[in-house]
Amino acid sequence: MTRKRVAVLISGRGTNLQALLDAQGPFCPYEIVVVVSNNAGVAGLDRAREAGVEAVAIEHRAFGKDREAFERALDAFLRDRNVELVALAGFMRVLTSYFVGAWAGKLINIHPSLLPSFPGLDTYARALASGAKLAGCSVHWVTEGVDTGPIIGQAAVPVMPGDTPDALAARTLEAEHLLYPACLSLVCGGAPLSQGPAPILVNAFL
Ligand code: 4DW
Ligand code: GAR
Repeated sequence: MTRKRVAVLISGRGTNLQALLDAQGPFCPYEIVVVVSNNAGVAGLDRAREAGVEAVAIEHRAFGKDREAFERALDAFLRDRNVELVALAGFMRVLTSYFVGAWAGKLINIHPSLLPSFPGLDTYARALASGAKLAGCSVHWVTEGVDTGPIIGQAAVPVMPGDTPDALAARTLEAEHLLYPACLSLVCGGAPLSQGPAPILVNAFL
């Protein structure tokens, strides 16, 4: 099996990166070939090195306010490594149309809510305040908008009586760690997930 060459972009602790690394095995249709962080010295880079994967910091701060210059450097690096698909995992820089266009159809993200509910930050407190009894996470294609691209898969978690944002975050994170490898595998395996924009529910708990 030829495995898709995947880059994971992170900004911090990298627990989703860890889940993607841990899911690699003989039947896994992806290979994480490099991990890039926009912040140096974060735990996620150590996780990559621990797994024997190249880990690099390309710091956005080095490029001042010029987002596109940062993205050009990132793009050139990924192309040099022959990357075929980019997975954002807690990557906290908004990507401009330059990068999103260059990687259209090859760029995915995980978000800690059941999109289209609660895009942006503070998703757990907002989910609790809404009174919803179901929360969860989504893996989606990245488009120019923030948290708006077509949904690849979602996993639901219950809201419990007396929940706090931290408790809901911890429950959601466990679901993320199941959902992201499932969705990345489906996308890298080809049909049917990569063939259209229709939302497809991945039941990560089966
Ligand atoms: C996301 C959205 C906004 C910010 C950070 C993360 C979610 C995922 C994502 C990352 N990059 C993206 C997406 C996306 O869905 N769509 C696109 N690019 N096009 C955010 O507002 N970040 C700010 C900085 C935060 C920081 O450095 O701490 C920012 O100014 O970029
Ligand atoms: C995860 O909960 C992920 O869904 C969230 O950041 C966390 C990263 O944790 N992403 C977003 O909020 C994107 N809008 P990790 O570094 O431990 O994977």
